[in-house]
Amino acid sequence: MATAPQAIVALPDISRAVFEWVESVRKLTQPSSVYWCEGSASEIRELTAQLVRSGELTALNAQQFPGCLLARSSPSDVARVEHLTFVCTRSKDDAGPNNNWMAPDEAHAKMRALFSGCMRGRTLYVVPYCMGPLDSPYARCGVEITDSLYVVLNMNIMTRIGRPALELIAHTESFVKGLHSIGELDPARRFIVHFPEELSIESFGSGYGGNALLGKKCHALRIASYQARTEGWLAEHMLIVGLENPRGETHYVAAAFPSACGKTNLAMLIPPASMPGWKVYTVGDDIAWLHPGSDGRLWAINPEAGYFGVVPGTNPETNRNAYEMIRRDTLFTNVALTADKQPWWEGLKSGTPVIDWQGRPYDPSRGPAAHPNARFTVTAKRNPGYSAHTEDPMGVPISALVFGGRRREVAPLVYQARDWTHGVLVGASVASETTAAAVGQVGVVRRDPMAMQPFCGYNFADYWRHWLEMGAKLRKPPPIFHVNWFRRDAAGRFLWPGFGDNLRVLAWMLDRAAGKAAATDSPIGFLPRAEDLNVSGLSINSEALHELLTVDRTLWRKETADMRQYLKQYGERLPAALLDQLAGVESRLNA
Ligand code: SAT
Ligand code: MN
Repeated sequence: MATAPQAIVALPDISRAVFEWVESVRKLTQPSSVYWCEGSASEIRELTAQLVRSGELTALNAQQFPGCLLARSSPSDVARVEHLTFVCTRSKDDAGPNNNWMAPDEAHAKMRALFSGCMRGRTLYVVPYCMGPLDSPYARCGVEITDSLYVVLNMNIMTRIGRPALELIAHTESFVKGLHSIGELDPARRFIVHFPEELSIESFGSGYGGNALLGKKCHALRIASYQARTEGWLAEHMLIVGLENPRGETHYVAAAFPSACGKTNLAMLIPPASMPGWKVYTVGDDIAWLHPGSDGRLWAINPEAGYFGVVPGTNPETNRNAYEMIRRDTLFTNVALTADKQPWWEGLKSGTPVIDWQGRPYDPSRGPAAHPNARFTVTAKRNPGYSAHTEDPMGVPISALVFGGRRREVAPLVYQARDWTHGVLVGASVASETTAAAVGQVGVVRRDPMAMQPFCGYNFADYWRHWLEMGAKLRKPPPIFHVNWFRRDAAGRFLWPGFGDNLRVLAWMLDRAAGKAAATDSPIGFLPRAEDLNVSGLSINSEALHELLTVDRTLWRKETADMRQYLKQYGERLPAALLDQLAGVESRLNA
């Protein structure tokens, strides 16, 4: 029986609102052509081939790394630029001391001048995208306009792009507007500005990840955190991991760590051989959107569809699954090359670099072969530990929340907050050594509350109040923990092996959540005793373990004084409950 031919609506005709916005941007930026991304596999193949032909992408060794490509960024465009990132709310106080602020009118004028005519001779790509599973009530859409094909290819891996997203936008009549141009890649003409009240983002002058893939930090954290406050949910810089114990029960943990502190590795953890029967499933490696469920628990979806992970350090010992994952269909940025065009990076433990990340003959006197913030972009589905529940529209229930930082001292291996309210203080107290993920000095300790310092789209004081209110709404709030995998001894050696062995700490947390594990009550929270952790098969001496699980009162008195000083800048807006919690810790430390 013959069927009627299906009428396919042309992309620009799907949503009037998107079309009108694209038209206004076209008039402003004056591209030579406009291309709407459909999102099909054949389209992506064609766009990729274009970039290989133009030399912007290099195809890697097809035997060893099939489907893999290398992109080299401009050498002055290799990381996020927090000093050039702005939140432009009408009231400066709404952005808070945690953000750079510019008045919206001033920001619009500044960006208009930059974008004016900036796409002459270039193609304007329209990339409709969806953050979260297309059929999830929690998914949110956006449209990124960009003149970078590299950005289009990354967005295709990191989000769900194309026609289905545009159809969803037409249906819900709401989307985040993200306007991006690489401009001249001039650091002096580079700004990443957010208008949370207008649900829009404008980014100029950078092609790098967090500055340019607008669905990621700009939308899924800065804009989404702002929306989440008014709508009663949380947008967090958290991985989501499923842990199946030897009894076959799976629990999900969401954990916040600053950039380049091991979120991807924790999300893809390989259980140590001495913990047979455990299985680990990844739901997300960077961002979690958390909603209170009708059952009183907290539920999480991963708004992303891929990983934009740090390459250096990845090898079969540190993260076998990541190592396997990035051997196929992966877009590498700023890695080095071997003589036979295999990607190479510091910590790989095999192969020899001959071309560095800038495309020059490798010369060790000029620094590392791969950039320390070299990245892989790969679909989450290539992860051997990909959780089948990643696509569940309602997400997964969270049994424990974890905060952590990278600190050589002070913070013990793990401790548990006394309750949700104390947990909010614990999250707010996160401090971490800076990494190569952002431009600036590396290795200096800074406050990074909830690992959201670079990503919270509004005043932290209001954000902590929102966290406190969320806890009050949850009938079964998950327990909150703090971890530090990065403690060092006096000689600078790591005290804890990390990686797969972190499962020992996670297992204790899940037992705590189930009311099954013991702990000691310390001034800062509940700590496991050495005998409460499963250390069978682990070579760690008892002094190291003791040091990892000890609270040094002198250091902690300094820490709480520093925290009090930090919180002061939030003034009247700071929730009193946080100061009460801090006073509680201080008095227990002095008891
Ligand atoms: O550059 S990204 O923001 O995408 C990665 C990171 O810094 O976490
Ligand atoms: Mn991140």
